[in-house]
Amino acid sequence: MTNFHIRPDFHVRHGSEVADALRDGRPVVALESTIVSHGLPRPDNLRVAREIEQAVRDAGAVPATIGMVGGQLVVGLDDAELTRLATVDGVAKLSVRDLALAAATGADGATTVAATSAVAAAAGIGVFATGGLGGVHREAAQTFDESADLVTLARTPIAVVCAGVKSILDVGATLERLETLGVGVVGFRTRRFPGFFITDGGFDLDWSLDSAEQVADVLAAREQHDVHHGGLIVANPLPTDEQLDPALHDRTLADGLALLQRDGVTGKAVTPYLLAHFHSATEGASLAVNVRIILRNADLAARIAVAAAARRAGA
Ligand code: PSU
Ligand code: MN
Repeated sequence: MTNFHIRPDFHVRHGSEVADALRDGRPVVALESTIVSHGLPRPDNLRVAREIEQAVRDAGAVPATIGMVGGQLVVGLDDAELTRLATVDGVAKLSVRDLALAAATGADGATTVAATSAVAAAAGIGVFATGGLGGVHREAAQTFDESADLVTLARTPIAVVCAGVKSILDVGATLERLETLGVGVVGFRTRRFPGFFITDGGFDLDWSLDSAEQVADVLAAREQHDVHHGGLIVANPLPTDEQLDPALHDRTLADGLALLQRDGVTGKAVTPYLLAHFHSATEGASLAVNVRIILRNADLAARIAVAAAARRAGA
């Protein structure tokens, strides 16, 4: 019998600008699409997605926003693809385990920190900018809800520039898990782990670095040792005068956690639900802070990528 099933091609597609930059050893910064599709409200999400890419360019690197369009995994979405993931309904939230399922079924999907890190590292990109990392949820002792971001970073050699984790999570437990999993954590010009909307998440860090060049040195050391093959979290806090008002933050958080309980929200819907609650309950104040965080992280990530590329070129 003839088999009429035509096998689709599942190769990862690189945007042409990203492909050229990687071939020439120029600096590239990976960006995730889950913040665009699920983390930021429409219509601001598309504008912000473009601003993030521009922030990377302004600091001298090429942005590679990663996502899945009609089953094709893309490193370096073009503007039409970015628009599609920001505006159409039914974009799946993809962690690493979902990538092949989404490809084989021809889905549109946005990649989380976990999936973006894994795809970026496989593509030879060493630096990734995002807003906040996933982590251990507050009821994890009962629900076992811990983001796959953590375990993925344990085995993925990439530097993730973020503003720590949101206090919608159990910040202390998240730091403990990162230690257990062997993920490096360093404060950028701070020895306190940031709490995303708020400058200080309440926990000390063992390490602090002061410049993008120093971060590039860490990446070079890890590569030359070839001993630690996990990720490095570069925690970049907002200045205190730019953080969300801590009283407003605490109120919004308490309300959000109560609503979560009331509505019985679980699993991968928890993070988007709480983010949407913050954006509506603070009447946009948290959105402005969120955008500021991402743009600062994109800038720092690009400067790290530039320093790393200069180091490679000089070596
Ligand atoms: N934290 C944020 N904003 C976000 C996310 C996390 O402050 O948009 C997104 C990231 O893509 C992250 C994902 O990887 O949520 C974590 O989801 P989960 O908890 O379901 O693993
Ligand atoms: Mn989860």
